Amino acid sequence: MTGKNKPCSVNISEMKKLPTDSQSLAKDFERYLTRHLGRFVGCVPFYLYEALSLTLRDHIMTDWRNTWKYYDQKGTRKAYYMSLEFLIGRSLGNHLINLDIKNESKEAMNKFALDLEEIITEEHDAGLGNGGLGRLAACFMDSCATLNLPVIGYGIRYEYGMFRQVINDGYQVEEPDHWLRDDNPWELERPEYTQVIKFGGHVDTMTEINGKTIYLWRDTDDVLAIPYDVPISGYKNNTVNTLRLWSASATNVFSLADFNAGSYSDAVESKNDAEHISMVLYPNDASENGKELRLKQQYFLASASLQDVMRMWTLNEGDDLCQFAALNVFQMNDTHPTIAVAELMRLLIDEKNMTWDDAWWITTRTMAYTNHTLLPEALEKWPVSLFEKLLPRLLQIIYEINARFLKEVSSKWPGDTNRLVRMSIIEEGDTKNVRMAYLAIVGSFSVNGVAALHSQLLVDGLFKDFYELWPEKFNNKTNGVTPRRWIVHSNPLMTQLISEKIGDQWIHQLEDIEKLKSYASDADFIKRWRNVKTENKTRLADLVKELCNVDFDVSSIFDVQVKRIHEYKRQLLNVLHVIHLYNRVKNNDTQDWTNRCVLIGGKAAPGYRIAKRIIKLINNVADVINNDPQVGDKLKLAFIPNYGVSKMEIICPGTDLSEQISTAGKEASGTGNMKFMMNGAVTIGTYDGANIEILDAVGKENFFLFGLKAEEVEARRRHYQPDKIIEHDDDLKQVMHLLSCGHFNSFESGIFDEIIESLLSPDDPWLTLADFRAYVDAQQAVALAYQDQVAWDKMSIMNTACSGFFSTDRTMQEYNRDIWKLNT
Ligand code: 26Q
Repeated sequence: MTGKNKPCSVNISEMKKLPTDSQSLAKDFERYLTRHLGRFVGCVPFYLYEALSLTLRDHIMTDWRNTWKYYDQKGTRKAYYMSLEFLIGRSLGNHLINLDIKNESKEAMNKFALDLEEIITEEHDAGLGNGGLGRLAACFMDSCATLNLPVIGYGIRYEYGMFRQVINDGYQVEEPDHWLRDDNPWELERPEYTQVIKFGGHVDTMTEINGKTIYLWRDTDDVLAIPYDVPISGYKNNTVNTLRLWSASATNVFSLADFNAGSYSDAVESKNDAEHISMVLYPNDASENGKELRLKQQYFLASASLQDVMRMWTLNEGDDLCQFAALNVFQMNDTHPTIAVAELMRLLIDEKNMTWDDAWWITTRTMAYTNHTLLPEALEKWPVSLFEKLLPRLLQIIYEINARFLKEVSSKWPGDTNRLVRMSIIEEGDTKNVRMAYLAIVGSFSVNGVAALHSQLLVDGLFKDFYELWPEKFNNKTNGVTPRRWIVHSNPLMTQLISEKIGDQWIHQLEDIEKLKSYASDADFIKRWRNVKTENKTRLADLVKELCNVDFDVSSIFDVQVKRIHEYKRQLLNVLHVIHLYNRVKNNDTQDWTNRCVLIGGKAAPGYRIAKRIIKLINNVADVINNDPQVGDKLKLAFIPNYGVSKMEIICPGTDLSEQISTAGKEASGTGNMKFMMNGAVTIGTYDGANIEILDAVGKENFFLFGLKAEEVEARRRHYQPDKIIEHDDDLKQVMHLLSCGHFNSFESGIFDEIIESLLSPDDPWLTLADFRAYVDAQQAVALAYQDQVAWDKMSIMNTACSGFFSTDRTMQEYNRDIWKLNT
């Protein structure tokens, strides 16, 4: 690998490496457990996890310090990944792999008769994200460290992460996730780098003697941003990058004035207000418009991070900012942190005394924006009135950016007022809004989508006007996932088998996994591949038994759909198919039957009524099917509660069939699809998002494609008649009958009416019934294919072998080649 060991090659006051033999690890572990934590081996197991993590942390510290020293050298260009979400999951297991001391640690634990794997599962998931976008940020961090890229992640240290989902009588109930209640050994508080963030107040304008106007943002309510650093280790390369998470704190313990005036509760309240900013992650994976606290979070992150970069700049490079754009680049993860465009302008103009033109030159050469959605309703907008109240100086700057931008538009298209209205950063109307995506596009030099189709649809649709103005800004960066977590950590048996055949270079060079293709017809290899799959299915079946009390038989096909619950992802289509299979059993229509275990999991946004009702439907259908003796092992359905990163680590290795069935043109990319593929699952999917690239890579003989294409979906909308579809499809008629006659809700009359209505509506945006026949037919092809076990196993091997493109190492190399241009 290029640049391997680079950070350590710098001659600084080197911290000495600690010994990593099992004896030394055991000694350190025991010391942490007894002398630091005051516990002993028979204690609550969380402390065993903590003691081992502290032991490991000592090793990480050496490399972490060295990496910082290297990045702090004058002239080092750096990228900053700004994201409201980093869905990291657990860290211990991952660091053990990256530091290459898993075997030694296992041995060390054995000396105390402790099981390493059990200790690893004691860690709370860091659930600081909703789903795909947040997990992508975590995979990116892993790959950047592995590639020795100087990339710093900036995020928020939410006190409460993604809610814990409990299923109560089939309904989702949300419980708070207080993940920081016990110690977190993976963070290092850095109060010395605290930043002050302003809110509210007003702007005074003054003209200096030289005629220059200056803007004074005054009488603000300030909040402190305290950074907590999380180490991100690279794979066996001594690099440790940093994820810096900001925590909000009141400027004073509480206001003495209020306190002395006898208003104790007011004083405590304002302290609370400040600390609420980093209290909780918003659990919506589509924008929740207008919430003041969310806008505060966004500005809090943007301002703290940019000020921190300025601080480091002054420290490493001095006061002159003329090289700033040459040495810094900010990647904004969706529109969530894009207030950074205006904030950088503010810092450069108001704090660094720069002219507008110089500041704009820097801003538009350092900002880059990634879009993650095609749903127009999910594009972020904020009321101008809210900006006026919370961020008055930033609103002024946004107005000025917009005025200059619209001038450029009208000089290119004179007289085209419609275009001006369409493209304006400010949406006019009863309530004026700031369109964050437009601010991001105008302020950035790069705008990218996350899969080939998605990037194409962006320039053809959502951002067409902007593409006509600046075609050179737009590009595609197809997502990926990190093979360290999603193969090596999650699937040790498969890792072992692959490495035995092709060596272990594939772990940081996933293109190499292609070499597996030559084993796809090797009878002995196929047998061993099958055995590994069966072991992984057993592990998954045990989890399903434990959490759902449903028996999954490993000889059945394991058919899995796990992701956020959303209408466009069409969990409903999956349920309709399950009901169809159930109906076939009841009708004794079971020749050529393949036993099937269907697993569905995912969280619904707490305010998303239909999504929550879909969860209830899945659970009710599961109850009927699983308790019908006539069905037996032919068909099982389970809803796995509280789906998240750690669950996926067990789910994806044990899956045969990966469900990727979104309405074409709606799923920007998908990344679960890639995790399943890497672990040898075969996909049943629509022509959508990265499914298309998966299909290209693996070939149509190893993929079950069905359904309308994106352009067909749009054409179909105009004459979509679900009632006609039902009329002409006997299977669907029977499924709809079972649904509407109350077969799955005998004592809960009417609870699925809204779902049924949405399916029957000619305006159903997701065209679920339009794809029903194609889906059922594709599922029948799957069932038949699964009966030829060897042929299926070949497909499985081919899926893993063709997954090389979907490593985030490749994705990060592309970001670096086209956008960041960091030295490697
Ligand atoms: C915005 C404003 C207020 C509150 C919440 C939000 C918000 C939060 C999270 C909006 C969107 C999200 C998350 C979106 C997301 O996860 N998108 C997914 O991103 C993946 C990575 O690119 C893609 O693979 C998925 O296709 C896409 O749905």
